[in-house]
Amino acid sequence: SSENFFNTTLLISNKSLFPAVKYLKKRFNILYNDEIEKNNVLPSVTGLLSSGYDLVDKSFLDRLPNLKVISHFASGLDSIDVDEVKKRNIVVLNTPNAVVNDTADLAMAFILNLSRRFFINHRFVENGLWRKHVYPLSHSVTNKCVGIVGLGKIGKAIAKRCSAFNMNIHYWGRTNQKISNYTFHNNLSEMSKKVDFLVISCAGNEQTKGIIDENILANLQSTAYVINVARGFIIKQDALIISLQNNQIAGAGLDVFEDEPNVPHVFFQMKNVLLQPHAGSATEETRNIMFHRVSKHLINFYSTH
Ligand code: 8YV
Repeated sequence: SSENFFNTTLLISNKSLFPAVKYLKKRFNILYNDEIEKNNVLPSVTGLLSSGYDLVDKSFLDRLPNLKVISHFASGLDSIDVDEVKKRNIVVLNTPNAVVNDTADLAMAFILNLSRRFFINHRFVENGLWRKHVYPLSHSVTNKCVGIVGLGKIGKAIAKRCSAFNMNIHYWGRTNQKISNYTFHNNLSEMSKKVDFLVISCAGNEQTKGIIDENILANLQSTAYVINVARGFIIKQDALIISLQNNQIAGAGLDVFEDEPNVPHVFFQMKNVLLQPHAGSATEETRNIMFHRVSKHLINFYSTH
């Protein structure tokens, strides 16, 4: 429909969300948070478009006393104080389905790149070392064991990809989902002892904060890789750095970090660590779907409220 809501004011929380404005400006009154004095209270705003970069905490919500709906450009809700939002009866809508395949692809890319030494071999060719030196052999993924931490939508999509590569699927999570050929573990330490790739794909929240700690890392085999496409704070980053420095694990593939966009420089010197700028869902196709969907969520909300 082409329904208009010009009495309704939406706040766009940051620049990365501007592509969604093309769907919204024909219908809503729009305010841009970047153009507003930091502490200004905005009583006119009833809808917020936010992304994972924004901290929607109590003090932010206090600036929006009449907020009714948050349309969040992400699957994860960890940047939002959900208890506070509930108290205020604010509806939160997010985009959990949109990010699944691309994020799982990134996890699979880490698995293949790390085990087949893509970047190390790339430099080997680039530096003209081929035939001058014998290069170390890489490792196959076939028959290797992946341990997925959190078998939700993304975890399942990772498992599907790993199955196609003839890997053995193990997972840890709150519930045994009784999926044939997938081995459930209720003990994360026990699972860690067995796996060649520990892949983090669970939601980031109080329950999962720091669960990949020094003990879990110590249980991993020295040939194992840690891959994180979820949230940085699920791994104790300092503990990960120490286990990499001590060669207690073979390497890591990291899309997310404890304090984004700050990435510890020690990672840059490690040839066995691949880094990405929180790019799991960052494809044109998926981001376009997300921009469209977050806009649609707002239009649908105001059509029915
Ligand atoms: C976003 C994400 O890039 O969906 C998520 O939870 O982490 C990513 O899709 C990020 O939240 C920025 O908005």
